[in-house]
Amino acid sequence: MNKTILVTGATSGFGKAIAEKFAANQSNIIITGRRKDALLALANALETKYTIKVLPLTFDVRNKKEVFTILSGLTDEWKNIDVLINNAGLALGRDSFENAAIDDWETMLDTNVKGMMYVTRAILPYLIAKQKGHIINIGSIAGKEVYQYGNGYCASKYAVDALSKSMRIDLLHHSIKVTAIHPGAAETEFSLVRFKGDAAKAAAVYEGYTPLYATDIADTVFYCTTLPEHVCINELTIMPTAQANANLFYKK
Ligand code: NDP
Ligand code: 8X3
Repeated sequence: MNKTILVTGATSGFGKAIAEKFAANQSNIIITGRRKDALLALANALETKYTIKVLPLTFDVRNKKEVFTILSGLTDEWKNIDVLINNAGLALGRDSFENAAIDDWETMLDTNVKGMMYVTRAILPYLIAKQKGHIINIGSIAGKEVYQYGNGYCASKYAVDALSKSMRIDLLHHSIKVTAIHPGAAETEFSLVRFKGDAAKAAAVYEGYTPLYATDIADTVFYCTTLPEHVCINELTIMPTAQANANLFYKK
């Protein structure tokens, strides 16, 4: 395949699986995240297993200065990015609007919305120079349907949906593809983060049905990048078979 991919949030979950999927198909990968040890371990593992090149970049997507300094300073070897996958993100809390922690709202909006905007703006000059490229934004079913106690997280993912549409319009004349992928419930570290380390609460989210796995999302992202140059999947929702919408699960 020999593409160059940048995936944010590669220290766990979807991002890690996406990195592995592209590495297995002989792409070189830029991986990012805040946890340096996890990032370096993944870089070593992928380089050894697949004989490809991996560039691990440790930064917080909320840190505007760091995002622009690090990503604007890529060497020629790494500037030729074909696919940017905006995946880094999180939910914090699941509380009624009047009780939700305002700090949690701010962290979600700063990460899922502003972080995605910073990273995209920092990478765009490379894609515009080529008049070619593919941006894949990981949204959520929470960005398509609001559910009870979803408030701040749903708002952040509705913003990802809006920004994906906006990018598609504004970047049309640069021939840049924009795909938004909106998953339903997937078992990753997502719920552990959302419930602030409460493993029992996190595990309960996935009880009684088979959720999506990170590899399902990685396969879907990869598929979207295999289509001919004139074909773009604008958006898709991908759900566990046991989940009909944001609220309705068939649990046994
Ligand atoms: P994980 O918690 O497993 O992974 C989240 C990743 O995002 C980690 O690599 C984490 O890295 C990174 N990240 C979080 N905050 C920051 C930050 N401030 N700066 C840089 N990196 C950050 O969850 P998922 O893999 O499930 O989530 C990936 C994306 O998918 C998110 O956008 C999430 O909202 C979305 N999603 C998840 C669903 C699910 O059910 N799991 C369903 C629909 C969408 P680190 O901590 O090292 O910084
Ligand atoms: C993650 C899926 O339903 O927990 O985005 O919001 S959900």
